[in-house]
Amino acid sequence: MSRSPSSFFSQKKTRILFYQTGMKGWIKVNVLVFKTFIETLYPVLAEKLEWLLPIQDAMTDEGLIRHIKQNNVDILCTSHYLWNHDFLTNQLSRIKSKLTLRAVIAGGPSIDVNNNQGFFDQHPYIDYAVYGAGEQAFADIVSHLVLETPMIAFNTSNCAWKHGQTGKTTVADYKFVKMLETSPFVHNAELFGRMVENAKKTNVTNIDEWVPYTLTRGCPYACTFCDWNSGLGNKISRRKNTYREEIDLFQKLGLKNIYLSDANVGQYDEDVDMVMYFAQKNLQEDAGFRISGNYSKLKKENNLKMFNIMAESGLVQYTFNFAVQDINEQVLKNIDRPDVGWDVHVAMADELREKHPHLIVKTQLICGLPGQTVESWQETMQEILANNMLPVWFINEPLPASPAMYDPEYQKKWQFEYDKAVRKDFQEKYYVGIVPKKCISFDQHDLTQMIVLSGISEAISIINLAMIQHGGSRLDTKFIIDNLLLSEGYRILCDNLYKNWTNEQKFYFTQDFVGNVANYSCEVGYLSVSLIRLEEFILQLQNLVPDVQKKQLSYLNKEKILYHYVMKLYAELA
Ligand code: B12
Ligand SMILES: C[S@@+](CC[C@H](N)C(=O)[O-])C[C@H]1O[C@@H](n2cnc3c(N)ncnc32)[C@H](O)[C@@H]1O
Ligand code: SF4
Repeated sequence: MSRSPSSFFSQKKTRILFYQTGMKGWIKVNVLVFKTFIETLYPVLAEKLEWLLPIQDAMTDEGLIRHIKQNNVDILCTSHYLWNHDFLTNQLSRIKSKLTLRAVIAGGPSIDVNNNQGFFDQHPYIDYAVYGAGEQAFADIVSHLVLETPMIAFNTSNCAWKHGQTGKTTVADYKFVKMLETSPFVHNAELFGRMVENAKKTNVTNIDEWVPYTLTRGCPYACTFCDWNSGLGNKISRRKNTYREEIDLFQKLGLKNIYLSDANVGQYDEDVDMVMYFAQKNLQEDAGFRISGNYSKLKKENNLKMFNIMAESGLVQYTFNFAVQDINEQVLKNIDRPDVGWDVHVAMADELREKHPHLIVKTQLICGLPGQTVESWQETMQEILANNMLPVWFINEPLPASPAMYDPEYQKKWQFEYDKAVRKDFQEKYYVGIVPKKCISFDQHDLTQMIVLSGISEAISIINLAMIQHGGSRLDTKFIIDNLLLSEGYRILCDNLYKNWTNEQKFYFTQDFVGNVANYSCEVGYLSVSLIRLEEFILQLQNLVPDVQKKQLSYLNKEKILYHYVMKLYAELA
């Protein structure tokens, strides 16, 4: 049963709870952004609100209901991303009628109310849906609920609601929301401190907590697979001059892992200063910061400066991140990707390797893009391995707010078909995901081959890098992979994934390279680790290398050096 606005109005403080599930060990910072916005711009409203410690991990229905009741929550706020949208909406549909909430407000990149007329019929348990950047919409909705200001489409933006009496849905227009000048971290030092403390207490991973750290909102580009800024244009805005205080605060709270969450770190010169400040903390105060992120597509001179600073101060310990998606020029054109050209990436990698031989370059790639074929993908993998880089590949995720999904021209041109299938995520949890089934350049069969090829190339790349790092010579990666593609193991893996997918809608492996029963994700890392840990795979590999390498390989394997090396590399893959 909902409480009426007037009885609500008389209450002293309205209690707001954010519920945001995602990767374990990650601090979910959204609440800080909304609290800062309201407290900075709407002081009267702010006086009437109480912000509860947000929930940062999935809860059971019973646990969540109990928590909401015990804390007298008035407004429940959920953040929807592709990894939790199904979970959250299913849970809300089960529990909403058991709660006496004033409202459920849902936001996040997976809220598509602006493009989906049936949104409230599909999700009747959501009272207000916010699309795109949510600060202004959130302030308007909460003001309506608490101060009884009217909700009028004309006076608000980026949100939608259904009228209680008429049942009519109103969708307010989109407006770009600028990044506030005020730091959400520093402004909320106390709440943020409690969130960090709570995250540390409940972190079940063996890695220190990660915090996403954004200074710039939006991206000037529009790569077709991407929904940055929820596909709502390419304006950007930035908070300036706050990084010193923020980094001081991270250090004070004992945060070590910082994920630079801008689309293009290095686009602004201030980014270099920010990285330098992190570095000084490590070098002068032994702060132990580690950073990861996505760097500028075109300002490579800034990237080089940052990478050098990062390597010299331990901000990265094993890897540099180059996001390229593919190196094939035609594929890059097909996805509207800005790029400086593969040669420039190779030259940068060579320069970095010379200065920091203990570090390797990993290349982020997407498998299943338009124009890719088994042959082109094999060439891409080969070229990356030939340059002693590690391929880090993702399976193309069709994001509803990306040009690939909303642009009819793109659909027509590339003729993508998609399929729902059960997948296993990075933390090996099952979920129902959508995968590209075919497009003009590949079919379902090809995609399974491309995935197996990626996993094998990744394994060989890691072994090659481990050999080099341990004083050996580089493997003939092309010769080895060409041979492995003719092996029985390759056929077993391709057949296994293809059959699981087409017969049972299971998009993961249930057999290993030699046909033993197994169960593991087909996301990056899982197949390669399974191969590297398999004695028979290492033995096959030994037959493909000269004697001197055979010996070294056998040593690295026996002493578990290979395995530890992989684990170190993946610990830094955020
Ligand atoms: C941190 C991060 C991660 C982390 C942690 C993820 C996690 N599971 O917890 C890591 C690095 C692990 C990661 C991985 C992935 N990520 Co990621 N990630 C981010 C990143 C960089 C920052 C998110 C963040 O904290 N932002 C800060 C908050 C304040 O901003 P916001 O999320 O945009 O929220 C605003 C609005 O959405 C809205 N809003 C959000 N919640 C709510 C709630 C309410 C009530 C309201 C009113 C409004 C509202 O208002 C906010 C303020 O304006 C974003 C990009 C970005 N800069 O946002 C991508 C992003 C979220 N990731 C994305 C993707 C695709 C992935 C991967 C699938 C990539 C891949 N191919 O593997 C994986 C999936 C991992 C998994 N299975 O969990 C997409 C999500 C698309 C989608 N529809 O959900 C994004 C948007 C980037 C992109 N376009 O590529 N990611
Ligand atoms: C958070 S995104 C960063 C995007 C970054 N601005 C860039 O241009 O590379 C990190 C990586 O996720 C992968 N990724 C992004 N969108 C994806 C999608 N729709 N499907 C699969 N992988 C995706 C890309 O490899 C990307 O480099
Ligand atoms: S992939 Fe990166 S560069 Fe391309 S639109 Fe998305 S955020 Fe921008």
